[in-house]
Amino acid sequence: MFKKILVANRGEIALRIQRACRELGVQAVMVYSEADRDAKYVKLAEEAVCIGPASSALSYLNMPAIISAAEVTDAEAIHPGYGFLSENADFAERVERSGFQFIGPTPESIRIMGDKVSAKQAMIKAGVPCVPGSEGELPDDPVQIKRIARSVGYPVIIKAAGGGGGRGMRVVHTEAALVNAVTMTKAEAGAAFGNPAVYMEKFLQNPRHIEIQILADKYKNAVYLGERDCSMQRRHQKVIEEAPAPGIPRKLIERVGERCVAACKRIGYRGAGTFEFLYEDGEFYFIEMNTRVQVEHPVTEFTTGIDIVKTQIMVAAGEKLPFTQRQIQIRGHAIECRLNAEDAYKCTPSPGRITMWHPPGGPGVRVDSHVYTNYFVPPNYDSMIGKIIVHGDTREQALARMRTALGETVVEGINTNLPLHRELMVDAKFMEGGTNIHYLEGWLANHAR
Ligand code: MV4
Repeated sequence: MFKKILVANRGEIALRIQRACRELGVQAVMVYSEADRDAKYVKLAEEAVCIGPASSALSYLNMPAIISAAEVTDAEAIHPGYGFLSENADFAERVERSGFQFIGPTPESIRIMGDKVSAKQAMIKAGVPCVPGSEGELPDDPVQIKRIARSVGYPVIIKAAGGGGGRGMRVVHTEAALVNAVTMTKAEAGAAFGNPAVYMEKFLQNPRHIEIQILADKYKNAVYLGERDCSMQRRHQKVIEEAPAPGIPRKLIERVGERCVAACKRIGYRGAGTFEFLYEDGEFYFIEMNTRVQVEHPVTEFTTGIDIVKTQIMVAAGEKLPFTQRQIQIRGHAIECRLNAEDAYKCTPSPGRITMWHPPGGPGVRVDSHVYTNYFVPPNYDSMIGKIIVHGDTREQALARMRTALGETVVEGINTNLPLHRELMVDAKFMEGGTNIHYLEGWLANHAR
């Protein structure tokens, strides 16, 4: 095991990784920007290094500053968390060339999955079900583009190979609009991602967003830890996640999970990863793979009892996965509510000083947050100030525990989306389970105030 690792992130995930390090007996070096001097994990740190000013570009995205911080503190490995440099293959490569272990997959794996065309091709080869569409990149010839769209069937969606997470996409309903849409998407993709390649898929109108968590080691052992339903989202920002996904047959999840594991083995994947799927009319369709730990990982930690962050560090250090698929059991139901510093209904950011923070507690309640009373939420970063995660024997018990937890929570001094969560936990359709990716935006439109 490593003696010391550097945590190249901020906020709740920095604290989460620091906690995993303490449990493993690994020293954690924290880095922080000038805006994060007073962060809880910096105060708790044995060692912390300022890597630059508030602006992310000059601090958390500053590769030389982060690698220098690892050098001066004698860290052996770097954990990138999520966001920032976590899925940057060039960063992973520079980390390894500088003699440090990157806590994540190889730069090659990150690169394959970062290019959505090569990711999809890898999945097709491994037998993971994908959305029907173009075989790879779209050609330039308008006649061929139209022929592909006709065989896929309208509506179609044009997606940038370099995009992902909802960036660089365009839905096309008619042949009349097709070629122009492809031209526009290519131009935008070239400017935004430095890669004009685009591909085509059948556009699914009312899917759910279901993802499968996997863990893999360097020895081609891989397991899946079940699924998460992340359909409750607004503008590609998830708001509530849960596991298991209501109403999806266990056998189907197992079949798809096994295909994900097979894909990991084929590409020599290591570390934590998430296969994102759209689920519609009883079928799974792969869309993207995330090669990092995700915000919503605690949901899966609750239902499996596995510490995903600790396992990431262990496999990066060259240890074998400490469990087999047979030993992984899904127990009960977990729900996560993301707490954002924002107006509950307009969703506009609300940074500033938290004058009172009172987190909930009790059986089956977990709070992952770096904030405290008198903490100043800086305006420079993502608005998420923490997550409330609950676990129960059944979905009904988890819902009841979440309602109680949200009822106990006090955040004063800034606006948060707590009122939204309180309403959604008693919303008839959410309580039923299985709402699709459009539900929350529709709900917000009807609850405009
Ligand atoms: C789609 C789709 C419908 N059909 N692909 C958006 C984020 C990116 N990961 C893929 N996305 C979508 N891809 C096909 N073929 C609809 C979406 C989509 C979406 C997906 C997951 C969660 C929220 C979403 C919101 C809008 C659109």
